[in-house]
Amino acid sequence: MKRGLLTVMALLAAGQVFAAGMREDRGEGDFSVLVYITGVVAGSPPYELLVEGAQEFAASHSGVTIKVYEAGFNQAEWVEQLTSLVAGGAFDLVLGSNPSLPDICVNVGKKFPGQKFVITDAEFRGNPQISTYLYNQYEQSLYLGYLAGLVTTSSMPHANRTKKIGVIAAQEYPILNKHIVPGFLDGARLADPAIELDFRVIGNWFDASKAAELAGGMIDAGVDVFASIAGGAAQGLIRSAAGRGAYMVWDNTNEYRQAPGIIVGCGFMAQKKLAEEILADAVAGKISYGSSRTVGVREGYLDFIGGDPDYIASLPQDIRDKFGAFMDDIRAGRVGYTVPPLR
Ligand code: RBF
Repeated sequence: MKRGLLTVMALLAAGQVFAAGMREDRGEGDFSVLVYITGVVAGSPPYELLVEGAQEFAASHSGVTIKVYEAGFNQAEWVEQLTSLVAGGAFDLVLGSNPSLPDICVNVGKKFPGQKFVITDAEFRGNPQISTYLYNQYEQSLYLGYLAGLVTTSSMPHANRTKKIGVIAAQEYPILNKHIVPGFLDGARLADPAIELDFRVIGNWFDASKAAELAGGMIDAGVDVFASIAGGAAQGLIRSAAGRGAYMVWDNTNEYRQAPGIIVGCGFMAQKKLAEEILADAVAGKISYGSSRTVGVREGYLDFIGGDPDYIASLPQDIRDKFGAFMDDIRAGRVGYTVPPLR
């Protein structure tokens, strides 16, 4: 405990010293960004897109520099890591994408009142150092769930007679429990109200063998269409689904080519565009701190990738027609639903 306190005090002192020094080192118009990755980049589409967006912005805007830091999978270390990274005052902005980051930024921000944070994939209001953007993942899950419902009740080769779909998650957290999982089941039940959900948790974001084992058990129990929120561990689910013969829908990115005919639907998340817009606003001093904005299909930040040849080859015409009409309704705001509160 005492050592922890001393560390924090040392960091605080260093923060003041470096803050003055490094700010002077930067040129007038320079803008320095820390992209803080809560995990590792590879295998996690939201992080890959965030980094790509930030790097492309920096490449096309002189004076903007990006440092990417991968914090790894030990969540207990994230506060301390972020504290020591911002202690030098080197960054005009910390950019991250994780629902657990705002609480961490509140803690870190208390010690460094000048530090600003913009976090996507999170909802947090009322702190003048923090701005958040929440993807409407209830909505993405609703349409991916509707597609899963059409597939599980179909006569496609891997579809069985049981009306059962599955979600494999790395860990539980409010956006998962209140938006992603309920949205998936609600969407499926728009296709057939008798559909049931089998939900299982891996326990971390990297154990692909555990994901494969869970998937096997779920297939034995009658699941024939899966969704997963599992980062790199989802590779194990793909292996099981391809090996045993089951379908998958995929959130956020185009992954059809990873398992053509198995991954039958992919959502789209405009995280790269959002990262670039955030940095443009940040450089221009136009971020509205203290507030949160929710972005979904109608705002242009979520959608479905329906033009890919692997999508067209994966599903019979009648399912694609039904699903296409549903997506048109979603885009036009004709599907009524209420996004459940997160807190
Ligand atoms: N998503 C990933 O793709 N990879 C990760 O490593 C990852 N780590 C997470 C850690 C925590 C503590 C939480 C709350 C979420 C994490 N997510 C991760 C989920 C991510 O924020 C997002 O909800 C999903 O990727 C679905 O868009």
